[in-house]
Amino acid sequence: MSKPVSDADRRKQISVRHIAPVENVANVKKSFNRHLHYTLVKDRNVATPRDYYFALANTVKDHLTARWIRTQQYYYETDPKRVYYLSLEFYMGRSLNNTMINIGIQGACDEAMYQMGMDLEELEEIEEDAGLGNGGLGRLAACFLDSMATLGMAAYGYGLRYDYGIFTQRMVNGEQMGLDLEDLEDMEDDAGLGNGGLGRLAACFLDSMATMGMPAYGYGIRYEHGIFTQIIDANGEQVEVPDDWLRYGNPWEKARPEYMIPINFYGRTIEEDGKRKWVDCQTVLAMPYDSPIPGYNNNCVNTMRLWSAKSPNNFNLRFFNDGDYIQAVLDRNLAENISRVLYPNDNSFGGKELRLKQEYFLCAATLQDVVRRFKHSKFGCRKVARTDFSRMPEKVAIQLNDTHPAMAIPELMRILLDEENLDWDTAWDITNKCCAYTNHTILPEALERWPIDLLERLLPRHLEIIYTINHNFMAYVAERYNHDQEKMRSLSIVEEEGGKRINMAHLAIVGSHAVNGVARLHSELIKSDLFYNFHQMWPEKFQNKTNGITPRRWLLLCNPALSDLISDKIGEDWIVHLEQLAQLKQYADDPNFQREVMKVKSDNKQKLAQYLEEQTGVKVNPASMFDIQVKRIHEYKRQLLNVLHVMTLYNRIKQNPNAPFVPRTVMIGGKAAPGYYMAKQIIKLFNRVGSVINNDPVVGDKLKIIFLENYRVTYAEKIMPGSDLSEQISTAGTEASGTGNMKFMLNGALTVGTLDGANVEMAEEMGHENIFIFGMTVDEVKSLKSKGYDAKTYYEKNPELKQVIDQLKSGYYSQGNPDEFIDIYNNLMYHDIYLTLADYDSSDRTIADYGRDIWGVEPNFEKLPDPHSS
Ligand code: T68
Repeated sequence: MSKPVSDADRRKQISVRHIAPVENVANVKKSFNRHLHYTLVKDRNVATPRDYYFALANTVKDHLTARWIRTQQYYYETDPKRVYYLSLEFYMGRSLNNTMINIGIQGACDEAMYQMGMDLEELEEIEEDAGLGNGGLGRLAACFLDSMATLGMAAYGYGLRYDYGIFTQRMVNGEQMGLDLEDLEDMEDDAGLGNGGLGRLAACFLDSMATMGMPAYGYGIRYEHGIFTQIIDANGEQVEVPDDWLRYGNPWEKARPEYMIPINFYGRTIEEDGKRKWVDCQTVLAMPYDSPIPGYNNNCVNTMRLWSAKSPNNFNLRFFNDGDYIQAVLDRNLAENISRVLYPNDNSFGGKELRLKQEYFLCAATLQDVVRRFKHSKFGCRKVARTDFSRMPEKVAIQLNDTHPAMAIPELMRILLDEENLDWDTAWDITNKCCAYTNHTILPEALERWPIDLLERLLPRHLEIIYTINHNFMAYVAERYNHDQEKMRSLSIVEEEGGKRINMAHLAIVGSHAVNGVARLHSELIKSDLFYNFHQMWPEKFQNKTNGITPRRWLLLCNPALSDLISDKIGEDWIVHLEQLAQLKQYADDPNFQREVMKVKSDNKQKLAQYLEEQTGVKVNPASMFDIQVKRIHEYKRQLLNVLHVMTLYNRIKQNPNAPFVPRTVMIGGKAAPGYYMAKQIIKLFNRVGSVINNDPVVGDKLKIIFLENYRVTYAEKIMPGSDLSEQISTAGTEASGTGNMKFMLNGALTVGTLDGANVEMAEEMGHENIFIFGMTVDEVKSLKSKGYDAKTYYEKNPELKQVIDQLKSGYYSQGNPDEFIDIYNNLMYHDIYLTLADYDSSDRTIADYGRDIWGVEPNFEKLPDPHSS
């Protein structure tokens, strides 16, 4: 552990509010020592920093436990309506700091660790992120858990306990693998690739490695058998590493094997005594793991229950001979694979059988739990089970986080029909009143449409139920619309075109009493486009719930200096009543306050710059503008537009090196889905552009390009406080809401963005004069598309755009190899459904606006003399 900071420095960091009572500090120290010895079985001679982290985590958890039990007892006694948030993803990040803050023991822990010669921040860094999510959708679920606990709702998060969360993203290159240029050139000869392209490529890797000084990882063995793959991989490209987050154990969870629940798959349906029965199934057990979700400063602690697949003891067992026995035990893995790994695709539907198993596994386990809790929780009475299911909608709200858990609808029907013996209409009424569906995307490739034959094999009883739901629904539509065949086709849950499929969004809409989008614009698009016919039929079902983020994690936790400054001015109410921030308006013109805010930002940038240098080796000028785009890599998010802009800035510097230029550090971070070729090309291009620009002496300090490797919740907490400019530049109509946009804004960054998702409402809230809006509106996008978008016209019209596109094509950023980015080029010029070039001009206009309104710099379009002319 590094040396603790000096006393004087610490006093500067600690504000009066956080000073802990002495007895609390003494308690923390006592509890910490007890856990170190009795839980971890270590003493100070052999304990590692990780042991100290675990001792502290256990200490903090002890403070939670009584509140957790009491909260659950309180719910049992008062029998409030329960909210069940069903999600295939909970992107939680770390828990230690958040827990300390929410239960108000951060000061005591900080002081206790200090007195024992440790640094709390360093211990916090040891915790693995709980990365059980891809991006916005999963993080939204995590923010919502925090908010529901803070608002004192009797809420439960239900999800899957993946053994492996979202993969760790690494950028690999030759030097890191311990190879040198000669080795690579030898390989080139062996392969007979004598044109030198490969060798030049290798030289480029070495060059960029040296420049970027990336930390070394032991990848040599993995690539032992595929040396050419290795060379191609060694190209500033993403490599995925499994996220073994549970390796050292998870101190926050409590396994509850005694509440294991059987889940059935496969089999067939029969008729028995006039009832449908599902028989001959294969059973997998769902083991619950509970984690506490503390509210902020309200003693409320809710539960997130994640299911893990466990093989039953009789799984596959045939007792005839030893060979079968051994094989049967080995095959237990197969059943347990259900919760092995998070599917790493965001905004795309893969259609894999294992994914459908995961979705159903979550729904089935959760609904058994929900129904059990409904039956046994009855006010004033602990024994008699509640039997009147018609009251279930008064006690149970089930929120479906996109369609991923939409099998909850047929599963609840199956329980009510087949197990609780309700009639169809009663069961349907209950299901409909309990369930609600949130849509997170209108991208067609992300909408779940499961093939019938797969459902028929895996969940035959559910397919029957879905057919009946659709049959009844079609009868309703037929009657209402006079048997209009086109209406019926467009509304049907069962799709016929291109192989029979179940449209899960249609199922979710029909089975829910409420459907919502996640920002006003998005909710409007759902009504006018994606679910137009449903909205015509049931306008009252459709709502908007604009996304939000928890201010605890995204300001109080990640930006303590700004939080203190705000609290000094307006008190601490903003932490649970964020609208209180409006009170800061009275200080907007106060020069002292302005100076203090700028000082916090500049300190945060300094800290981020130091972290970046440690991580990437690139020296960042903390006085430069930190221009940041962090989010999953996706064509619709248009990281490419950002890259084209960077290339343009570079050309401008080259053309006029002495012109005044506001120094900028452009950062892009985000993971590409492992199978998403174009997203991976975009990462590679950005890195290549970076290695050219960062190494050009003409550029110097004016422009630096950094790829932020392995962007995740924890990284976001470091980035947001140090950001100046937030890039939110998706094609209008494609980003449902965005939530990163809000995190940047809350930390005082300015936004450059399109009128898409929640940007629209943010612009209204802050006033258009405080945000840099550019680009086409949704209506302009639509009309351009219907007219026919031709990238070439933009290319030819704008000389700066033409220049960067030509450079992309000519190999300017790929050591003269024109093939390298040809797919990006072709995409931009001939197949770009996200209309990148159409908004390029506008982003230029934004920069001109910056120059004029903020920096006092005019654009210079004059052509400078040719370097070879005298
Ligand atoms: C995001 N969706 C939206 N999907 O893109 C974003 N998809 O605009 C919005 O702010 C956010 O949801 C929260 O509402 C996603 O993140 C996924 O991650 C995803 C995962 C699996 C399958 C499909």
